[in-house]
Formats: sequence, C-alpha cells, structure tokens
Amino acid sequence: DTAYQALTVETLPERLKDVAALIQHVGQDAATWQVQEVGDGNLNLVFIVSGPNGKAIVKQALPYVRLVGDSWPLPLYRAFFEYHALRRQAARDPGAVPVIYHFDEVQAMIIMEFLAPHVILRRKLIAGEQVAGLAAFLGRYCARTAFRGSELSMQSPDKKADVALFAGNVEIPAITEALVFTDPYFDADMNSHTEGLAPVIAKLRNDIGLKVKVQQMLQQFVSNTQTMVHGDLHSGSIMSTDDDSRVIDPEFVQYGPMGFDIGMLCANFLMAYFSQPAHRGANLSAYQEWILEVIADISDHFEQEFRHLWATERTGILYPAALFEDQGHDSTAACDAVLAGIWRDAWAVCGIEMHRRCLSLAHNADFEEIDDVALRARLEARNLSMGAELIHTADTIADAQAVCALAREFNGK
Ligand code: SR1
Ligand code: MG
Repeated sequence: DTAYQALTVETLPERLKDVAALIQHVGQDAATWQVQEVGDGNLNLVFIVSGPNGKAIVKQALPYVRLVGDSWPLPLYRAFFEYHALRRQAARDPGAVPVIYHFDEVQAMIIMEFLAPHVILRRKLIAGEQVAGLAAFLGRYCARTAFRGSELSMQSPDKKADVALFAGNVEIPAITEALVFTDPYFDADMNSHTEGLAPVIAKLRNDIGLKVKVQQMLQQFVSNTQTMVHGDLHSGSIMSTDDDSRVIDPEFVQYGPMGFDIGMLCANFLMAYFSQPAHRGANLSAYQEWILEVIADISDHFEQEFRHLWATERTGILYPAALFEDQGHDSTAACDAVLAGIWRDAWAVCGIEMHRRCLSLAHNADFEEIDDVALRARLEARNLSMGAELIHTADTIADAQAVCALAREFNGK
C-alpha cells in the first residue's frame, strides 16, 4: 500500500497478509484470520485479529474524529506520536504498556499485543469490581514517566530534542485545550449536559475566580514542558484483569506539567466514586471506600517512587548531586518542594477534568449510563461542586486523604 486507506474487517486480511508481526502472532495464512472491529473510543479503529497462533491488536487512526464524523478532520500523524510515546513509556516504566509489534506511518497503524483477559478499567469500576495492585501500578507508572521524562533524569539536549519532536502533535492537544480547559466554562457549540444541572452550571460559569484559575492551568498545560505526559490518562486508557493492569492509548501525548496525568487519573476515580449510587446495591459504601483507598494509595505510591527515583536516578541537569549530596547537603526539602508543585497542579487539573466530563463533548460512561435523569443530575452536581472546590483550593490541599475526605463530604450532599 502506498496511500493511506482505512482498514475494514473485510479488507484487513488481504492488506496485511504479508506483515511479519501478524504472521508470527496470528498465523501464516491470512485466509484463516478472524477480524473483529472493537473500537469503542472517540477517535480510532481498533481490530482484534485472531488465528491459529493467537491474537493481535491492529489500531488505525481515522482522518476525522470518529465520535463526531468527517465534519471534524483530525491528522493521521497522531499515530506517529502515539507510537513514539509508547516506546518511551515502555522504556521509562517497563511492562506498563502493551508490546508494540509493528508501526506503519503511512497507514497510521500500530500493531500490538492483545491483552487478555484485560478489559477497560472503566467497565470494571462501573461493574463494581476491584483490581489488586492497581494503585501501586498507577502510582509507580505516573512517578516513573513524570520523573524519567524530565530534566531530573534527562540531559538538556535530549529533552529539548524530544520536546521539539512531540511539539509536532498539534491538533490533538488542541482538543484538550478546548474540550477540557475552555468549553465547560461557556456555552460552547459541542457542549451538552444533563437536564436539571442549569443552576450548578450557572454558578460555575459566573465564578470569575474559578475561570481565572482554570485559564492559569491552561497556560501551564500549553507552555510548561516539564515531562512527557500521556495526556489522556482516564479509566478508559487503562486495561485491567483482577490483578494486572496496563496503560494504553497515549495519542494525546505532549510535554506538559508533571501533575497533569495523575490529576486527570484521580478525577476519573472520583467520577467513578460519585456515580456509584446509580450502579451499586448493597455493597455501595464498601465499594466507594475502595475507590477512595485507590486514590490515596496511588498518591502514596507516586510519592514513594518519586522519592526513590530522586535518591537513585537524579542524572539530569536539575538538582544535581554536585550541588547537594556531594557537598554533604540533604536535598529532601527540594524534593518536597517539587512534589508540592506537582500536587498543586494535579488537584486543579483533577477538578477541571471532573467538570469537562459532565459539561463539554465526550462525557464518560460512569454518568452517561445512568438512565434515571434526575439521579444522574444529582450525582453529577456533587461531582461538579467538588470539582470547583478542588480548583479553588488546589494550592492548600494537604494530601490525597484530604481529597478523599472532601469526596465523602460532597457525596453526602
Ligand atoms: C474528540 S475526542 C474527545 C475525547 O476523547 C479522548 O479520549 C479525549 O479524552 C478527548 O478529550
Ligand atoms: Mg483515547
């Protein structure tokens, strides 16, 4: 193939029959392959290809936003950035992302490991299932990728080259700039919200202090290149079994603030928490408490791992041992300050993500699958109000336990 063409279930075997990765992982004879399209995200085609040797995932970008249609074109080059993000994530946190078998830039196609019996974490949270080791995995992943993608670990020329490379991913971060940081706070065209939320929304949109803070966070997001962020780390970008998890789908990659991924991640656990009364029966409060425990444990594991990397891998240009330990000076206070800055950003991003999933385009299934509109509005209102509180108080929140306490408080309103 020389020109890009979207794959279909019918054309895939013939078009990809000579790809060595599929021959190896699926089977020699493409006529024996079974193909299913399973993409349930907002942007791409995702195929499971099965055969005598096993299964593989073929992910292909579409030249438009799948959720909206071809009225919203989107560059295919995002697959290039996703591929390079996956390679860096695999190096920075080995085993955290699926194994990549093959990349085709022209076809905007990545062929990768089929994860089984993993399912999208959001589905497990809606179903009330627990995942052992989840917080440790996610806390470590966020710390390792944040630390190892920054000048705490990298040399300046390497970091600059990488920032320049990923700066080419223009249109995708622009989606976040609009849908996450801007649209929720005015009557944007693609917005929608649950009936009954108008008073809560009016309160948010009339809160000038809130809008200023969100714009400050947008400025951080577009201009602070602290580390390579996943850029879309929600519970739909994580696949889990009962005791194993992986991070997928980093096409929203960019260099951005270190607190961005962990803030967005915690927001998605909080939205799982607030939506639970519509999904659970008898074990509601036990399951909600488990979700809060995951948030608190993610934070603990993040801090633990970050401090460990600080002590053992500070090989970049920032806070070099030559200025501290080599002169007998403890750098713990410096590490404390870096972590405090990360959390300040994270809690503000967390509140913003809680807003956008109820107010702009691309709502999440946690709330969208609640058929009782009045109940959905009540639960979303708790979530929106807590989001505002987080944005306002991000600078003074003591720790993740305080965020969990706040969640319990808003859950009772
Ligand atoms: C138009 S894309 C909408 C959303 O889907 C992605 O997963 C991102 O979260 C984006 O904001
Ligand atoms: Mg995605």
